[in-house]
Amino acid sequence: MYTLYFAPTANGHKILIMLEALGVPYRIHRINLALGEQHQPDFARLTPHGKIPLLVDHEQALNLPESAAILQYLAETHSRFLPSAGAERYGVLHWLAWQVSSLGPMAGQHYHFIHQGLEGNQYARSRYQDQTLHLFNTVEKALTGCDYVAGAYSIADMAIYPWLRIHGQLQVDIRALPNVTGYLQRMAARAEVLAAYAKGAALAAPPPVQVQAGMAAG
Ligand SMILES: N[C@@H](CCC(=O)N[C@@H](CS)C(=O)NCC(=O)O)C(=O)O
Repeated sequence: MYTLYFAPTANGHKILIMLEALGVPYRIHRINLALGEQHQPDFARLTPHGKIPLLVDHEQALNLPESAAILQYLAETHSRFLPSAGAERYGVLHWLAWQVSSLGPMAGQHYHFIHQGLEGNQYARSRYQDQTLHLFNTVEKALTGCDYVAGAYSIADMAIYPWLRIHGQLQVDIRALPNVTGYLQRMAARAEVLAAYAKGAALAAPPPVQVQAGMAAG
């Protein structure tokens, strides 16, 4: 049995996709980042970094943060979505490393400056925008003649797709990126992706307002 400490972000959805693809039993522990629950002592005990996702494997008494490590752990534990050796294995690991070292940080900072940053910082804004566009173009080239980034569908796709999916929020126009557009459609149609985003959306929804008899909801 696994517990996934989760928030409905790109990094959180990576692991939900994997758990759904594996079809293994798991619980979700929602961490409300807006309320600062990632800094609460109970969560800080599991990871000093204070970020989701984090996976607990109860049978192994293992607390594992960092999405790439979690994806690799689950892939190796269940022998799925990561070839066991050779060029195919390192093709997947290369794209997984690329996602967590390049696409995530650059697109993450770009998102921050668009949606959360203070006015100004034009150099930083342009820098992260250029880097994000370059990374989308990198995927565009990688997908020439193939359906998935490392050939066969793998944990690299589970890591990359959630970041490409938010192209609208990243203000990336994908109309000139036909391979990325096709990839987004292909990934979005997969059963585990549909299931993961349905669960994520349900957890993102605000709790129903409790209205007592005789009181108006304000
Ligand atoms: N390198 C980490 C990044 C994790 C990360 O940035 N998580 C964000 C949500 S997507 C978070 O927990 N942010 C809370 C905070 O920074 O306080 C991974 O790949 O798992």
